[in-house]
Amino acid sequence: MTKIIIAASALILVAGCVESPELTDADWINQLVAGSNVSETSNLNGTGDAGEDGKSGEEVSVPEFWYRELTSEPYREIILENDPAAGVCTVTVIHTLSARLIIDTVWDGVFEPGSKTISDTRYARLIVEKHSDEVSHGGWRIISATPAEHMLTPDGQEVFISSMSLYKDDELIWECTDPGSFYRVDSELPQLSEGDFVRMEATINHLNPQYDPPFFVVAHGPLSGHSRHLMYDNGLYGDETADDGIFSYEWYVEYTGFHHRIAVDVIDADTFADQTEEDYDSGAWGIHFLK
Ligand SMILES: [Ca+2]
Ligand SMILES: [Ca+2]
Ligand SMILES: [Ca+2]
Repeated sequence: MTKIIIAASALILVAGCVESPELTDADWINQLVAGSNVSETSNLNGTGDAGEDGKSGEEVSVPEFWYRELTSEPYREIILENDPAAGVCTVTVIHTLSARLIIDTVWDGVFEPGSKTISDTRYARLIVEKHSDEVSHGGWRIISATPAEHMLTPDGQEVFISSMSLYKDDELIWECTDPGSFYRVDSELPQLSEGDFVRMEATINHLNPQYDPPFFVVAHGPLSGHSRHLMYDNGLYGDETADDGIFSYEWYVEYTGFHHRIAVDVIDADTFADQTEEDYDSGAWGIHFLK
């Protein structure tokens, strides 16, 4: 009888090992971060506003058609910045992507695009903590996160987001002036629900403006109609003051079932000035939102 009990116990142990092998804290954190929406570094795919043909006085206009197309998306690199034995760990997520900008700058009603190579690296940081009441992921939980910052992989980026803010019914609900800032995931991320009346604002820094307008600003996320819209600094459609450097987009939130993040994206006018030169230049910030 004793022998049978021992054998049964051994079997249970073996079965236990197969289902949940001994994972280290580092393994659990990797699994938690890799599977979480909070650590995503949103793609800026999607079609949307083509914009308008050039207005008088403008040297560059929005292309007749444009969109980004992912060509290669390797796994995110997840770097633990300290020994998780402390029960708290800061994590850097690095996501390097290859894509193409499909762009047609000739306003003739005919789709004959060129293509520009995109090499993009997205950075985000998270703080994770181990909690005795957390049942999944070895007790690890994501406590706070920075926005993801999108940068060109080679040098040469000239356009940068310098601030991003969100207002609900004219009341500020979230703002960022430094993409290294951490936001608690339970209480400090923006909350966007279907039907909310929201305004997003952004300011931009251009190191070397060459054209008028010097850049274009684009909102991405749970917008109205489609997931990509131009933002304007023209004093219209929710933009409070024309030409004050604050670009705005105001809308009733839609499609939160599909989107997890909201982003601002700036594209240098040199990128939109032609469809032949390899001069793609853009920067973006994106943040996970609560629903
Ligand atoms: Ca065309
Ligand atoms: Ca403005
Ligand atoms: Ca440029």
